[in-house]
Amino acid sequence: MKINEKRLLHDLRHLRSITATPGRGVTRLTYSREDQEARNYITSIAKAFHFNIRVDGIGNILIAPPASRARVLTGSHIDTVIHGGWLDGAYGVISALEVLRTFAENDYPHDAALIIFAEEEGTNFGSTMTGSKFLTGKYGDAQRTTLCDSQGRSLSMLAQEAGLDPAENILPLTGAELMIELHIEQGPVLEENGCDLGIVDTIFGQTTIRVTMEGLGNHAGASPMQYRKDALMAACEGILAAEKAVASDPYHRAVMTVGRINASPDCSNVIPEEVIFTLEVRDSDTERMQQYIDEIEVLLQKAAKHRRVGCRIDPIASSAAIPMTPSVVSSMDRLAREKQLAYRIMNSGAVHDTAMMADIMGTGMIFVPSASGRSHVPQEDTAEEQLIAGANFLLDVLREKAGR
Ligand code: HGY
Ligand code: MN
Ligand code: MN
Repeated sequence: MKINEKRLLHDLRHLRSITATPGRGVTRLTYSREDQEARNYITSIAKAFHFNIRVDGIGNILIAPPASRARVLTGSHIDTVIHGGWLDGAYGVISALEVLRTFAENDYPHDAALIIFAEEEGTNFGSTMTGSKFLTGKYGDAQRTTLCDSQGRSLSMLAQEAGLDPAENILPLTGAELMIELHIEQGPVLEENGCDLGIVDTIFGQTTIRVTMEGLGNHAGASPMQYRKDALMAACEGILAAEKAVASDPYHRAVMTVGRINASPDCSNVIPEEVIFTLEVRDSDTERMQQYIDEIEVLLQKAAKHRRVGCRIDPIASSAAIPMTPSVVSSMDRLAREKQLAYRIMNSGAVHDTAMMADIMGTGMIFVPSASGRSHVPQEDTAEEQLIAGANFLLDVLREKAGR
């Protein structure tokens, strides 16, 4: 049994066209018009196959064929970063949908179901894996209002405006024993090693903080350098010190990123009064990740003191490094070997909803290569034959794990 290659590529290409930034990558934020259009596209396919569909108040979706007991979940997310790629998340969702359609067309009895997690990227609220954190009780009713976007709009507000019913309880996952997610690697390892497939053994931990440097706004021309309390220079000094600390990781594994920074009043002739930026650290060792965060907080305060500005650090989100279920890793290892695929066992530097599911069920992740190791950019791409091979491997894994 093989997936329908043309249909897989067609649906992936169609999802790529649903973007707020045509010609400049895929931008599809949860609860946006584009998100609703993508949801409608997927659920219309599910309805045509008479699959059952459930949507919770956060926007997580469960799609199951009538006879399936949804014992094995497979899927990913359809939201993206800003000017992101066409495959991050969408590939795992469309491939899972394609496998369910292929099973249905072959009258193949199984207990698999497609799950689509809401707000995986955290583009709205800064917190990644939000839908799966609600599904697994890591987030509760409080976060429906405490999670707010840069315009102060809460998750609850945005979800309701998108037509979701807040009273809809979080999807029931009773009976679900295993989560298998197919995803692009988003890094260079598979391509550099000539592999077509990756089997993930650990998903990195991720800790994100928000840093506010408070200096003294002043005139850019009339303020002598020695009198300045420049919030932006303090941020630069602290960020470079943080980068130096993490880049010297003896294991060459930890990573840190400042992806968002805002200076106010954001005028070219005013010394910034306040600078706010996010800083995240990731590692496959949770303890070492926390040690880096602790070290960085000291470095940021030191830079602030040296620049005579205030420094406030607020936690945004944190998730531990999560090992995939060893028996799932070894069974996929065996399957890939039997099928003589070019594959390797590897870490995931990217975080995924599957990591959040790991404390309530078995977990496994499958990667396909990312061209030039790039992702979260419009250039994100994967060769068609690798996309097809990955979806067929997912079908084989689901036959083994969910077949009756
Ligand atoms: O940031 C990540 O690792 C994921 O793409 N949300
Ligand atoms: Mn993703
Ligand atoms: Mn992503």
